[in-house]
Amino acid sequence: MAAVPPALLARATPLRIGFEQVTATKALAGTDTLAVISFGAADAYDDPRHLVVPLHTADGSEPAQEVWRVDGHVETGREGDVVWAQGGGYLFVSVRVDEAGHGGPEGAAHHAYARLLDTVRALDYPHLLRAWNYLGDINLGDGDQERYRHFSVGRARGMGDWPPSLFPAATAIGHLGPRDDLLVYALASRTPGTPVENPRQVSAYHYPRRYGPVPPSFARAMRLDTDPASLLISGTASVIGHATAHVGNAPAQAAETLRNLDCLLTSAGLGTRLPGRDASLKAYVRHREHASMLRSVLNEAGVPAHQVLILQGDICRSDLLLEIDGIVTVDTNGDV
Ligand code: 3EB
Repeated sequence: MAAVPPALLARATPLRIGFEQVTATKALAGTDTLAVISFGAADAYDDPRHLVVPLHTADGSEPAQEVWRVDGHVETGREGDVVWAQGGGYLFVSVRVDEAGHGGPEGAAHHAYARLLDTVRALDYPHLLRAWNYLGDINLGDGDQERYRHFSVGRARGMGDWPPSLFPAATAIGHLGPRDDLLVYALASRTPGTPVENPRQVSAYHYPRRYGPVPPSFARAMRLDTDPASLLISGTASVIGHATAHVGNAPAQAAETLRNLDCLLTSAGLGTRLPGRDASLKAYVRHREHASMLRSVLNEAGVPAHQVLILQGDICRSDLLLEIDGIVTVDTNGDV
């Protein structure tokens, strides 16, 4: 049988994620709005598309809303502790788990991921593109007793036999809300994305034993071959190989993180430099006093301030002082 010419294969419609200086109410008014992520102490609306992440801006400023829009009409639903919105070929799904009801972060993460995967399968969005994980006191506990490592073991159990080569891009950050609140949300789709690894780094799912009983279940980035194309970038930090580089030196960690972001774009085939791109980035700083340094490093590199939301949060590896994630959109004139 003749192969189908690539041009005839259905291409997914684009997902547009960006920061908007509007109220959550206004952002939710759009029938093409798949999700609105608010940060800080915002009120949560009783709408499956709205999520409040309990992280504050590092400089105390009022955060913009992160708004996800799709081509198409969005419908919502809920079942138990899972809520979702679907439209344009994409699914936004979130689950909030009280750790106390699941014996701690491991049981809670297992439950959260099992529910998420049940939902993406039941609603027929089998391609898990991106996951965000926020838990309290992420670095509490020594060695393998660290809460992040417990979370990571539970996530791996919840992912079951999902092949590592198809793991979603991800973020795992410590929030400053009640410790027992585990918040996991994800993006899934009807069309597959392409996982992207960073040649400067060991794939997280191949991390050696010293970082925990199981390696973390995530890809460094996920490319969406839409027009324009997008790269969903995992939490990216000052990691070379599998080791933390520049322990104790926040400016050097910032510069190394930018090199890793450039390298991911290259590896994805979407250009060689982050500056000059259409991007929406979240930068997490462990210590708020590093926020202005990070802002200057980004500014000097040519990343405009309106593209970055700087939040205070704990990074999952205790010697990492900062991390950056987000989405970069590249106009490829249809040829990627
Ligand atoms: C690193 O590069 C930093 O466990 O989901 C970054 C992004 C990190 C996601 C996760 C962990 C996770 O190893 C840690």
